[in-house]
Amino acid sequence: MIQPSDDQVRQILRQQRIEVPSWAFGNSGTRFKVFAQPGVPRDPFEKIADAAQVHRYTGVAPVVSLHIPWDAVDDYGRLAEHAAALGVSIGVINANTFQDDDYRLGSVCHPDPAVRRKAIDHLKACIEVMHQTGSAQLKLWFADGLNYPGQDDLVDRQRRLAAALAEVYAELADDQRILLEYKLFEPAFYATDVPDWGTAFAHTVDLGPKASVVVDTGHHAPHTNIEFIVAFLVARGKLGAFDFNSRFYADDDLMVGAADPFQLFRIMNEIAAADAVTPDSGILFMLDQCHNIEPKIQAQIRSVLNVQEATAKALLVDRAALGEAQRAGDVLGANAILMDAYHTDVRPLLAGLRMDMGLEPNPILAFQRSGYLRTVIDERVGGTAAGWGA
Ligand code: PSV
Ligand code: MN
Repeated sequence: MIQPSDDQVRQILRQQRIEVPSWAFGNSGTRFKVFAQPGVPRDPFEKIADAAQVHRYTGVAPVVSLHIPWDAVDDYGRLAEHAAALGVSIGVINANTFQDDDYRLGSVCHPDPAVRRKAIDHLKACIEVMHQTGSAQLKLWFADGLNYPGQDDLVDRQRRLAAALAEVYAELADDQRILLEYKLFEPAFYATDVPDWGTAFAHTVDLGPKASVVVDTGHHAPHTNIEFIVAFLVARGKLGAFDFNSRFYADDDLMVGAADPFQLFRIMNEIAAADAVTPDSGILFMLDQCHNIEPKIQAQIRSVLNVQEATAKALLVDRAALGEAQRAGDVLGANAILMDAYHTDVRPLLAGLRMDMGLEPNPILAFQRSGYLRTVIDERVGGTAAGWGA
């Protein structure tokens, strides 16, 4: 890649798109407790209104992912219009085949063909939602797996998975895509049916060009080298999207860049090196997080800023010098070039970029000053706050 000038770095950052999840704005928690927060949205329309705030102050988050049926509405066209009126659009549709009693032993891998049929029909219904919202991507994460050795046949479950994926793939319109997400464990503890990038990669290769892999940063074993996975998938044209979040122990769903900003930089460094930051790369940069104890809209803004900061640092890596040092076998020199970029304080650059875009330099402060939270706390009286399963 050619080293971008400062102006080009700003241009690239301006074009970057970070997608926010509708579920980040509803109440969430752990299996021990869901703490309710005041002013939380009561329906998908209000979730989108909150999401639009994130874009309003960052200027780079104009797309909202939905989760079906959490975000089921009678009229998806109206929801898309509502989003457009607020300056955002509906992005990835996340299928949910994990919250019905029928799915106790899995969904598309379930031993009972009737349950598999129900799950596949839901995935097809999600494609219908995509037609109505204008979304181009269907994100598939399956909670399928086993808790006990011997519980079911591992290989047969792979066959069931492949058959279901193929049936759904066949339903895609020309401009629609499948994003297949993997997860090491949880809710299944012994074996997950799509546990890792290798499994997801193999299935998406079998499916064809309209299928690619989602890297959820929280879905790996501790110390996994995620940037290697990213680099590999990008090189093969099979990185479809990120679900960004961060983790200390399991699938913590904390704010991206909070636990390990250096890891986020290393990931974005692979993206920048592959010239894949802007939307024309076809890679989606999504957040998949829950804000259990912190204010939700501000936490989403913080997360967008964290991704932006890591991206800016990655764009500042002196690629020519790095290549030279690498070819010369200069171990310390090459490492120092990367670390120089990582240690750069890019906050002034990003504040300047925001001002160029007609935005406040400090999005968190600007949001706090806007009084939006106070207004929705006063307005959102009655009804049921949105949350997991609602
Ligand atoms: C599963 O843990 C996951 O990462 C999937 O993306 C789900 O759709 C999402 O979380 C729900 O929060
Ligand atoms: Mn995810």
